[in-house]
Amino acid sequence: MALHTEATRGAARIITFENPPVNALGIAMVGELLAAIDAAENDAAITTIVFTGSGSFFSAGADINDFLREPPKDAKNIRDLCARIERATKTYVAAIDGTAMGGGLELSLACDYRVATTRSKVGLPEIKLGLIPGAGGTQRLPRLIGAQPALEIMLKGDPVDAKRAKELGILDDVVEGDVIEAATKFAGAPRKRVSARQAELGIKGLGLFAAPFAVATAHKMVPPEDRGGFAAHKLIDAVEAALEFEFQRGLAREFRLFDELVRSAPAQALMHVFFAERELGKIPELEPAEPLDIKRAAIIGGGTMGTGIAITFASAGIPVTVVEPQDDQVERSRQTVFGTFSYHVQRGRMTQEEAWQRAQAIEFAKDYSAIKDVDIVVEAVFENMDVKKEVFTKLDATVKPGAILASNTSTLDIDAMAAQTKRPELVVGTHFFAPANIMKLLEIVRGKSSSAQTLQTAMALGKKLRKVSVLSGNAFGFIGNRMFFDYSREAIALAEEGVSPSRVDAVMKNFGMAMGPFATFDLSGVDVFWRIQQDRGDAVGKRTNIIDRLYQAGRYGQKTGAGFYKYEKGGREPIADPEVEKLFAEEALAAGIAPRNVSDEEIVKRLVYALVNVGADLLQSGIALRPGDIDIVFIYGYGFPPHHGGPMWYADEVGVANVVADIKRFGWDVSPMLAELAQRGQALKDYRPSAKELAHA
Ligand code: T1G
Repeated sequence: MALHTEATRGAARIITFENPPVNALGIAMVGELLAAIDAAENDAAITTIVFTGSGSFFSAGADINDFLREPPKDAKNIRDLCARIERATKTYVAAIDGTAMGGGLELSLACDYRVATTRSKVGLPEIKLGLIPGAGGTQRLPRLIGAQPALEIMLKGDPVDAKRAKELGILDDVVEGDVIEAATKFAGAPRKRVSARQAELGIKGLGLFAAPFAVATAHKMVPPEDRGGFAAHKLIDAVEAALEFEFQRGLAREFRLFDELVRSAPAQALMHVFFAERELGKIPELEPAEPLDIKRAAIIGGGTMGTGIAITFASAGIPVTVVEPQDDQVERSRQTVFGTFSYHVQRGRMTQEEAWQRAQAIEFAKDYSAIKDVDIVVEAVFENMDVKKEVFTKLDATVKPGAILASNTSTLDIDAMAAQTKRPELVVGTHFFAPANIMKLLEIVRGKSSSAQTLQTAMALGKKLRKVSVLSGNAFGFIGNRMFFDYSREAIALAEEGVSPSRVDAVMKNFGMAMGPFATFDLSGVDVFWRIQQDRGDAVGKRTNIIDRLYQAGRYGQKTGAGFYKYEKGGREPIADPEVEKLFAEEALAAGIAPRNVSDEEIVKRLVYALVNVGADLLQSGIALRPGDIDIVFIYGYGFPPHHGGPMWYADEVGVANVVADIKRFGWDVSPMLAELAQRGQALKDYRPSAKELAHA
């Protein structure tokens, strides 16, 4: 099956990419295009070659799969394609209708002219994969629009819409209608190679003399190499080459930097994350079912979570009613809604009109009669089973048959709530993360009776709410919180051995975590952990007395101005508190734990391997479907550094056998699945759930 088609309009040869879903320019595709170019170059009747893409993509760039395997000998890639166009004789035009990203945009930059439709977007997102543009983008874009604006686009990696791309000078023309027609207007026009231009700095009033200063400033503005900045610094080096060197020499520098990155651990980890995120919606063994159409929603409880969830629905254009009996709570919730949307207006993320409409999409009601016709209800009341059972009983009696009843519980048993209803097949967990309107992660919890249609509806809704949705089995703490408990408990064990909370947090931040475990405790609330320890002591393993003592002292964390840290009045900056270290020392003494010197390396290992060990159990028990799902949960829900790929990918990077050896050295029970993989010399990514495990999932 050919991956492109060819047509002729006058003296123009129209080459259309036909490689769904995103017209990726993989090795096979490049081979075809090189042949097509040769044919057009040798056709005397042809003066101009027009590239375009089928569907809503020009091209999403190189086939990322090609970077995860050894390419066949003599394989040609986008670089070769751009080099062929560079030395060609005829005029080349890119006719973009839809998305042109990465190598797709680089191909168009190698062309002489670029036209696009108004709906089009262009971008160089390679940095999100731990890469840099590797087919001339770092040399041609600075020449076309200036080094500074080019660097901004490549460092962010976000697409630019057609209007902005024209303003910047990336596009020669933007049209409403037939982009091919617009492109053929350039037929026979003189060649206009971008490579022939001199790259300017692109900063008003500053000439090339300021380049060294601009480059130095750029290096200061990106994270250090070992903290996720690996590709960013190389990108700046490549753009510096565009400013300093003639085109071919700059290109050689780009290629060298790209080749260094593509095999690097951060890039391999980030490409794993790319595909792991796209695997989430593929649920083995789940019958296909048409998702229900969610036109109207309701939230039970107008607290912090309920309000954040309501804002999320309204922001996705789904009208929502918040059922909240207490007037003061309704007032607080209204204020949060308006505050959130006006903040987005201030940041230019939406117009006043849009903010008004979204805020109007959130209504408040005192009782359930107002929500009997909604399509889904998300319960977000106090984390107590009796309270939740009562809510589900009332909902089942009030809301129309066929409506989905979901719970935002973060730990409790979905089946117990479903048992309160006559529609257990329509009950599911939708575990949002605080703040719900910001955090991208959504755990979809499958009850034993949840139907395929209910699950497909919840997954589709997650996409509509612009969330990253991960399916979890119904067990205590689901995936994220279940693993986070072991992680937190190991942090407390380290502090009992004399490692100060601030050092543990500093080491984990240096590893790349968005926040250390103790600061996270204080943000989510020591009282929340205490209550769960109260309700489910056995499920969270050995009781940690320090939590009891902090709770009894009213040290709930940021909300009470003190927890594992103390805080300035209303402040969020954690301040080390000797009082807490004294508490730890007393607990250690009582437990006969002697203080010891613990290296930074051991701190990272104990905390990350605590995640890996329980993660492996969740895979074996079918609570988590794939190691990649767990990685996505921790990257989007718990601030795990994406350039380490997530805890399970990190374990493979280190080597499962090494992880198991250390776990034994720490004196923990090794997860049977992990021990088995280590014995077989296999990696977690080789893990495939058995039929029994899938049946449990
Ligand atoms: N390579 C391979 N597969 C890709 C792909 C790509 N570049 N882009 C998407 N897919 C697959 C994806 O896995 C999914 O597969 C399906 O297409 C639909 O994707 C030399 C080095 C374009 C914005 O980084 O950001 O060029 O799950 O679900 O939500 O300098 O895909 O259906 O089997 O994401 O509409 C640079 C990556 C490559 C863009 C569309 N390009 N893609 O989003 O669909 S490196 C990128 C995206 C490069 C050169 C360099 C998004 C999208 P499946 P999807 P979507």
